[in-house]
Amino acid sequence: MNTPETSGRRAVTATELFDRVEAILLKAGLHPVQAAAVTRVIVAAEADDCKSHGVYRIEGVLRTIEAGKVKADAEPALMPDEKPTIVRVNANGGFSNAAFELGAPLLADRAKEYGMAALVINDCTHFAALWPEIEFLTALGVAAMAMCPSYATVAPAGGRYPLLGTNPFAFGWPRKNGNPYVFDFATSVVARGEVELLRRAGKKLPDGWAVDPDGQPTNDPEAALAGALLPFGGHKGSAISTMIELLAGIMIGDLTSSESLEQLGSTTLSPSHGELIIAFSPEAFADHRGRNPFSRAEALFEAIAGQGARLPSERRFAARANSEKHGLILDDTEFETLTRLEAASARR
Ligand code: NDP
Ligand code: PYC
Repeated sequence: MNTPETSGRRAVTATELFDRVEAILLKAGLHPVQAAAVTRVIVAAEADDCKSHGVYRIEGVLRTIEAGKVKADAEPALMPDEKPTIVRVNANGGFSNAAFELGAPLLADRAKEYGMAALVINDCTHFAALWPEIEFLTALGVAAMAMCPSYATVAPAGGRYPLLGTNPFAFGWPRKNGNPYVFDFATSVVARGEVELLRRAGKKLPDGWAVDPDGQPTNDPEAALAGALLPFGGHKGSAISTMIELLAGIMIGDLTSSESLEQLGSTTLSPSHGELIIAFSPEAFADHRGRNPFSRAEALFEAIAGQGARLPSERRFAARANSEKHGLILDDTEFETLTRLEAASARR
């Protein structure tokens, strides 16, 4: 694993990185509630070595603010309670992260009270990984899933042109001891951010990730970004991605990925749409069956690991432990990005 100060890499503390990123976002005019929430997910991504949603995303956030495609001064608002199991937060055109932080504690309370509940976030701009949200909820003792559309950059299985988003889907199960069980993935073969990082590194894409603007298979990241990514698992990923368009777009009265791209007019800015998070109380579901859902889940996880398979998020948790010990490791490009953005903020 990385160690601090090895060639091309530098260690920063989480607090230092938080302060530096937050200062850049505040200087760009982001409301303090939004700046803090956005910074938390960027720092968490760096701590967990999820580079496609870490420091690399700051410039996209700034571009989106400068283009006026996110309401920088917005504060999220809890909407009136029409149904107790549907918590609604309107992000009021701001980033999704502060809206999630506002609604999530109530979501967990309602899930514990009623067995399950949903958090609907409307009118948000979204760029982040979903696992920080899932881990927030598992820490409160509920199982949870989260999903959202994105903008149209993925061709449906059997199709050739962008229609679906990279539509992330995440799930978490709370564990009494240790880290929760969490997975979080794009429903495309990979997140678009990964393709962008490969483009910057001058590397080729593996076969089967993408098609070019003519719908022909490509290994060139540039052509893939201009064309379309493919869904993971062929028709299966395509169907899950379509489900996300339906539930977290159409059902919650918000934008689909193609509507979002049409409204945004660019894939270089963060897209606007909604998000759906559903939380479950395992105890409430298992209650009348007299079987402990947590000990049974542990047996399942042990059986998976017993075959030599790793649980999802284990890489992240190992990276987090490393960051806690040695600091968060930024490469030269990330360090230069931070310094350059700070200098630009100072000139504002
Ligand atoms: P990956 O394919 O890298 O990882 C997906 C999940 O699978 C992770 O939970 C990962 O855990 C786990 N995993 C990976 N390899 C294995 C393995 N060998 N065995 C068991 N589990 C494994 O992620 P993606 O590229 O699909 O997505 C990256 C991020 O992008 C996500 O956080 C997602 O939320 C975000 N995203 C956000 C979008 C948005 O619109 N906001 C759009 C699309 C994606 P681990 O991390 O430990 O490797
Ligand atoms: O990495 O695919 C992605 C992505 C799109 C929007 C935010 N992340």
